[in-house]
Amino acid sequence: MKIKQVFRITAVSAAIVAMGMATGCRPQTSGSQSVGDAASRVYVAPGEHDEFYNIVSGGFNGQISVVGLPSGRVLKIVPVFSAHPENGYGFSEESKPMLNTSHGYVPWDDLHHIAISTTNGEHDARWAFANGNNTPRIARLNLNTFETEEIIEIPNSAGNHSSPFITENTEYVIAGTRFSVPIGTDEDNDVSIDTYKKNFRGTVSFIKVGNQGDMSLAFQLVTPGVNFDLSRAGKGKSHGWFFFSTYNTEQAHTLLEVNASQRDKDFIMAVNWKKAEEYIKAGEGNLVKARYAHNKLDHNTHTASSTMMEEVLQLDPKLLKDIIYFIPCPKSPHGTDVDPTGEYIVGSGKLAALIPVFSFTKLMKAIEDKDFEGEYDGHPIIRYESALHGVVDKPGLGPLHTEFDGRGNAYTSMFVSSEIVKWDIETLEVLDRTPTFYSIGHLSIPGGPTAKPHGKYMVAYNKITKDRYLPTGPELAHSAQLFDISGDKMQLLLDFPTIGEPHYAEAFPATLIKDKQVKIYRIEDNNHPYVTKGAGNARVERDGNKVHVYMTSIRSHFAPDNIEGVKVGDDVYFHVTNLEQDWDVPHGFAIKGANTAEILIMPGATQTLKWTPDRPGIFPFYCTDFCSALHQEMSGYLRVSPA
Ligand code: CUK
Ligand code: CUA
Repeated sequence: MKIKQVFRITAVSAAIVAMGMATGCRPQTSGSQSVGDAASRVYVAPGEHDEFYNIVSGGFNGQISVVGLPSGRVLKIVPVFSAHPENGYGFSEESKPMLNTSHGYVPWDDLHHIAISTTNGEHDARWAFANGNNTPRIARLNLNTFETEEIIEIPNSAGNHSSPFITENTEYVIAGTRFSVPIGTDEDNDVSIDTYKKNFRGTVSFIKVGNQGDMSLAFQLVTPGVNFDLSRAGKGKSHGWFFFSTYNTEQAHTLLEVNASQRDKDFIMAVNWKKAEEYIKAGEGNLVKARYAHNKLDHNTHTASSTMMEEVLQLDPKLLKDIIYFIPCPKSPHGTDVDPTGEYIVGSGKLAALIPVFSFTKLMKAIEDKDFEGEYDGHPIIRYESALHGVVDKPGLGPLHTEFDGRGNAYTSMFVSSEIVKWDIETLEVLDRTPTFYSIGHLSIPGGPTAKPHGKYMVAYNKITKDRYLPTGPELAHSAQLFDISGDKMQLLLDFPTIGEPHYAEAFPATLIKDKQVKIYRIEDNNHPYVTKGAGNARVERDGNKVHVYMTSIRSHFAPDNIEGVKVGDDVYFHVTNLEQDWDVPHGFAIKGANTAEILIMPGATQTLKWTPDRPGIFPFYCTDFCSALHQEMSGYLRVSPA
């Protein structure tokens, strides 16, 4: 096993970080660094199942992929913020409202982070939450159906990066804005950019999660105009608090790579959310105008609806002095992570050559003693040394994200020096380091951000791939790497390509959900307004220039399969009900010339494809999913006559 050289540079500048991306503080050829019996340790025999589900963000594809560990096999792609021709998400009439926003239909976003629901700080894996950065949104997926069930837009936010991070019992999903922006109505927002310091503010949104997972935007805090990067909730003893990494505390609005890196230290912002919640309950909120979409999937109809909301509750800013504290943290921290006990808060300054670790106990004492070193925009700054547990000295370059194994160890990704560093949370001593190929972003240990990690495997999600796979032109699949972390030394077992650009991922034991999977939707429960229960009820109904086709599909025919009487310019709605009541028997539906995708209809469900024929003629339609020996016969004809 080759160990690559670790660069020992203490004075790190933005230029070095940029260089790390472009040319690489990394070896030019990698070869294989895996241990000898790696193959047998990741081998999941045919017919056997993986031990963990890994829910992986897709970055700029706006999707989530579901990967089995340790095999690295992709099990499913779930569309979240991006339309998905494979199953008609964002194309079918039922799913289009899911992608509605205050800007209209937005069928794309940039999905960075995953949060799996927890109870008492441990994964319960009922839901997965995900963020859309670009048009700020939070989505919730049901992990028994692997469907996106709900999306809520976040007003007064831009670049929704610091989300979705959840509190210990999934009371709230939290969303912090990356870009400070003017707050208020569209008219209020038309201000000169160089009034940044006066007019631009950060926001932190608290999305309440109900017992059935239903989300609602409970309240917002308006903060100084910094940029939030990542955040974590406290747990155990620090339950009730939230920690956000911030950068650009200079509040620059131009040339951020220089101007936002001036200060020696930025901050971790500590938020006492329990207190904020108390104030809100006591009526200390102000309702302000805000326009945002709230989209939900109805279970009985499998139809999404979108509601445009008009107001948001903001906590009176005068009360924030008891709620928000700033802890100095070197230098442009990217990640903030809380250890399984809730005592240690790790700040990873991507331009720093050390990792500061803060103690929650000391932080509370400093607040009690008013051990402050000044104010930031009216909020107390805690004295750095008073909150500090200690630092991991010279761990490597470009620390980003930290996860935990539940045995007192932390693992930090090092973007610039392209490695993972394992260290002891108490003693802060570096215990092991291993190269990653190349330039790691996030890393994920099953249960790693929770109170109960399963410290057996760790996956690195790398930004650069280069020579790891057969070359495929200018763009290569991003590369994930699986390590065994059960022993003293991290051992590389497997490389596997990923879908899109993974940022964060979470993994949990398969036993949590694998026996709870929904296999069919019961046809008798289908309350879709255009359901057709039985081929005998299949029919075509005209309503003005709208033509509703009540269609059924069952192996291996559609009813009706010959349709006449449609005219050029009609809006034709194919409402296809899949009558199957067997697991894993979807049918597809597509028709020649339709400028939409196919629809893929799950057993017992109804989906609608809308089509406006532009010319007369005969148009074949067919099933797109190979469903039986007579799948090829599963087709029909539609005749279009001149208007
Ligand atoms: S970010 Cu991508 S590597 Cu958006 Cu969590 Cu750190
Ligand atoms: Cu139904 Cu192929």
